[in-house]
Amino acid sequence: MKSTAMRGADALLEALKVAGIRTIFTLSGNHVMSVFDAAVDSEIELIHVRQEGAAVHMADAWARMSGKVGVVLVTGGPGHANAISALYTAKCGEMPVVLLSGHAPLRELGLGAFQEMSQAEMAAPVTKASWTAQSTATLPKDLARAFRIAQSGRPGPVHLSLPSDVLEAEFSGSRPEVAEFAAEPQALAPAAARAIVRELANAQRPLVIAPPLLATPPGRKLVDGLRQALGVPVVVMESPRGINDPGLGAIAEILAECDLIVLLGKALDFTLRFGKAPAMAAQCRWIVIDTDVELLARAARTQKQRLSLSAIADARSAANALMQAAADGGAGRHEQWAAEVQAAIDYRPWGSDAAAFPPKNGGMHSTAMCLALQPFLDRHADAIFVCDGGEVGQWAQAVLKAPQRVINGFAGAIGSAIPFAIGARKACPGSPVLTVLGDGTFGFHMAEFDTAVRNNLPFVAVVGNDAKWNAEYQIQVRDFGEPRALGCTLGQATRYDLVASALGGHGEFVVKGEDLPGALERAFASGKPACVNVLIQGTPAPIVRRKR
Ligand SMILES: Cc1ncc(C[n+]2csc(CCOP(=O)(O)OP(=O)(O)O)c2C)c(N)n1
Ligand SMILES: [Mg+2]
Repeated sequence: MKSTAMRGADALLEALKVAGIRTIFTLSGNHVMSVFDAAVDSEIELIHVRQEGAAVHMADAWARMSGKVGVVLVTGGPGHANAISALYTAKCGEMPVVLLSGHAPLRELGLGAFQEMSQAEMAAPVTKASWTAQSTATLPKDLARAFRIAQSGRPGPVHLSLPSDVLEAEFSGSRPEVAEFAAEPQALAPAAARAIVRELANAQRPLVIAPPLLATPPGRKLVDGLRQALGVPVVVMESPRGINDPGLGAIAEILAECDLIVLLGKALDFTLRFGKAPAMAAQCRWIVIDTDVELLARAARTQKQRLSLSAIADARSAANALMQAAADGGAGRHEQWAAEVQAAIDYRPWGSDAAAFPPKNGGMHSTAMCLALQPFLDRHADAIFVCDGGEVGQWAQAVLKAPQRVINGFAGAIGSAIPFAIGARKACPGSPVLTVLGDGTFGFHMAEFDTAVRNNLPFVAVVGNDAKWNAEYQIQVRDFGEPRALGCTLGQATRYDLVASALGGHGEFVVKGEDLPGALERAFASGKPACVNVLIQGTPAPIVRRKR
């Protein structure tokens, strides 16, 4: 039976449409069924997943690839709690995600309501803002505010709890304008931009470090423009391995030599060894641009007189202001230094000959496995490479060159790869999506093969199957010795490929390396969500250094 009055739930979807949203990643539940009902009469599509955390990861990857805000709708209490951990990945990845969680009705709070929980408090540490809607009349305004906060400054997730009585009551409030949803830029003052351009020009070995939000497709374009305009190297950091990110080759050697580092919205934290020697030159000076005044204060405290300038601005606005200032004159040329930096980033000790990495103990070497995937990425200029953590993930990030990359980022949380692949495919329906993940990681969200099948969102997941949680096994061997390695083994040659086919996807099991290229082709040609399950040796992740 269709309700005639406009409810809070209808007003919410109407507001989402004003914000340009046509897709919501969701898992149903009592508290949000009015929103499902409202969706029947809207043009908004619901992608119904199998676990709430997966919905957050999908929205996160969708946001990375679409440039819009990813929207998630889950139920209250345990549904909300399931979504929480995945918000941390979006927060560290600096992605605008709005989590809408159903909530016990306001009129029952404090009376022992079904699934009553302190939801806003739970989400607070992993979001930029987190609150509970208090009235139907202001619901669309709450949503606009959530969108604005998610996109402004350093973007990130925002949580809004939706009490069921607020959703179900009749709406008669005001409707926000499109502009109210948009980001509020924080510009870099022209004088500061000029001063930074001058300092860069005067430095011998300067480097600009950009944050994860600039690892998106438009972000990479901005970074390229900035590199050109400033005539200095600009590097995007997004890996929890920080200066040891194998995807950045021998960058650690460069960082140790810089005399000026400009942090363009990149936090000075563990990824940069807190800015300390010997990872950084003892005399290296810093310029810090950030929207977070606490980060500016922290840099001033830790770097003291080595902090030569700090400014409040968001990374995108600051990049544009720096390009403008450089165009007005004063940018230096650091061609030789830029070439040195690029050579370090491109450096890989292993070359491209897979024969140098023969199989052992019945499994491929991770390098050989990844080298066999590269030709596919080379043939597809629009391919998206998605990668998760673990040792095999580090190999894939080090070896594979892809037009677009989505990784789990500074959060260092494993498990996002499969939902990331689905979210990326939803945002880019024509692009082939290749994901590489470990056998341990595969277990977190393998049920999402079902979501991908139901929604016709094909991708290929290559599972490096070493029958281990190898990253942790390697720590045990290194720190405690092999005889004390405990509890980090997984089933031998487990058939993860059969999981994919059981759920309606396509499965390939690769025991011999020479069978991998054919299996990969068949997996993509199937047009289905596919798992290529490859037996590998379980090699420690690479740390790239050149012999000097
Ligand atoms: C959510 C979460 N849980 C646990 C960890 C710790 N962790 C990091 S890598 C890893 C092992 C991953 O195993 P697998 O996916 O098989 O990759 P492998 O290291 O074996 O190549 C674990 C347990 C983490 N980073 N994130
Ligand atoms: Mg493993």
